[in-house]
Amino acid sequence: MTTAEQYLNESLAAFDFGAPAVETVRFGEGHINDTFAVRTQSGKRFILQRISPAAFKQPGQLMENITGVTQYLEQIISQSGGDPNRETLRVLRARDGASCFYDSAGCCWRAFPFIEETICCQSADTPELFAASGRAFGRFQQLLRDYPAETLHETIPRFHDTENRLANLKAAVQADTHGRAAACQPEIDFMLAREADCSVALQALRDGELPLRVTHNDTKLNNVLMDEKTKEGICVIDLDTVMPGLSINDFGDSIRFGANHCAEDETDLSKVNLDLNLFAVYTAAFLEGAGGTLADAEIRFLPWGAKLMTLECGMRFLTDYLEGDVYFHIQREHQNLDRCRTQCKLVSDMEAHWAELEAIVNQYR
Ligand code: ADP
Ligand code: GN1
Ligand code: MG
Repeated sequence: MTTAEQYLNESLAAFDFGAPAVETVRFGEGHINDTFAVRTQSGKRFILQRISPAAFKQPGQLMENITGVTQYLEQIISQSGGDPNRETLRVLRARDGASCFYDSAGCCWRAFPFIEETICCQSADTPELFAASGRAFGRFQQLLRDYPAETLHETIPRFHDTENRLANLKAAVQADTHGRAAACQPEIDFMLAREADCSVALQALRDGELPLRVTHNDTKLNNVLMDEKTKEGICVIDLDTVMPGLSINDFGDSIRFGANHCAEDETDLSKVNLDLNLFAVYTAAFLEGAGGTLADAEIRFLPWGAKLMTLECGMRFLTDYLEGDVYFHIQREHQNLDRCRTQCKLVSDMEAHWAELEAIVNQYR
């Protein structure tokens, strides 16, 4: 596997930043892409990213999606009196006019103007910040409610197909290529015991109870930028997985990541607890942002979105651990197993408080 740094100069040369680049540093805490912040001589900053070849097999299709969605957002944000320079990502064209650049190893790079005077949070330090992210993700869904879903490519096939995620886990356990399965039997058993759960949302979709919408599919708190001063969520970023999906998954992935007080890889599981107040705060904010977009059944299934996104993410971390950490970036050994364990703990907590979660969402029906 090549490192992104080896191809940084090539890709820097491929984009016109308006002035020479004077500083390029690794940036952010995403688990997937290689992200750099570029500062130019005139003081302007840009985000330059190598799209993860492990995650995205068709980066050209992904960039078609992002170009289409960001141009659409630009238009409706302008029409409603907003500021498209701050409220949506904008793709910076390469010197040859393309939306991205392929380096000599065949990897795809793209650039965006850096959205300044914003903060990006790794944990919900206050309920107000978490609510702000909820309004932003809810609004994102509302803004895209009429976007032609049929024009979107599936950038990661079966991304939130939880049944398939479990099948992938079973295959990884069977293959056990790194001899790690024996050491994570409790986590494997935890997932296997919830096989029936994996079908709940998919079955509701097949039955026509839940609609397919244009969704973000990766609604972590650090995928929304907040205004530095007002602390309001202003721009939803990381649009790589915008695809047809379920609204409850956008809700659920935010809960998974943000409705607790510890890092995703916390090793002291006694600290990992679902915060019911944060769940309630996010529910109110997400529905406010969505502004009536969601149908009654979608609201009813919100607790399932939270549980399934957490269970599924735990399965994905565990699968990657068993396969030798090839998908999610890691900074230390066993980090993916630690991440899996926090997800199991959160799922257990959700199960223990299920009636309360239902009562919270039922207030909005
Ligand atoms: P990944 O898929 O690896 O999570 P992201 O697209 O989320 O990649 O980018 C990683 C981080 O880079 C974000 O969490 C955020 O901190 C920062 N970032 C991305 N785009 C911008 C932007 N246009 N302006 C400012 N910061 C950004
Ligand atoms: C990845 O790209 P990032 O870091 O925002 C992953 C999500 C996981 C998340 C777990 C494309 O999100 O699906 O939920 O890590 N993104 C992709 O932290 O796989
Ligand atoms: Mg991200």
